[in-house]
Amino acid sequence: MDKPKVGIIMGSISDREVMNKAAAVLHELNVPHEMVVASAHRTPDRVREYAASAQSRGLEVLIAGAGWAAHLAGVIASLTDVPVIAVPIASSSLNGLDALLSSVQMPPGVPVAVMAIDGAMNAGLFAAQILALKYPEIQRRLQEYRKRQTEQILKKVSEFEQAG
Ligand code: RP5
Repeated sequence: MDKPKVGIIMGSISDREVMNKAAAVLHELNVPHEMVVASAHRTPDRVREYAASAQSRGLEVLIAGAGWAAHLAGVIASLTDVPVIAVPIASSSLNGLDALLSSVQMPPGVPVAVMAIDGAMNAGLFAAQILALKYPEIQRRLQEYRKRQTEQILKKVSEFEQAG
């Protein structure tokens, strides 16, 4: 595989089940990516090193997934010019509402794009869309992906309507 263009960072190994969905769709679209675990509050030096070196390592989009009072995406965004997509994870007793609000309520000046709670698949798609502005082959694969998606839905709808 080529050098990773998308970095997927998660606050804990326990976030992997959700964040694997970002990796899966990037894999399907043949977008080179990598996954790392780094916590803004438990391993801050690791987060700093990863974010600060992201651009020079060739990463063009970062996806940050974290639960509870999630500050991972914002911290990463403060350390790099690479666009950051946040995935709030439903790992707390508040079912991700805490992570959603912590991610989406970034104060003015350092933005992050925020997906739905546990919306890692869309994070992967959104990362690919950003890259598609620069790489025509990713744009083409995204268009094929959407076409397949529409065809699959129409097939299911048709089966449903015929059965009814
Ligand atoms: C957050 O705390 C992580 O992103 C994870 O969603 C949550 C729980 O982490 P663990 O206690 O399972 O490591 O920082």
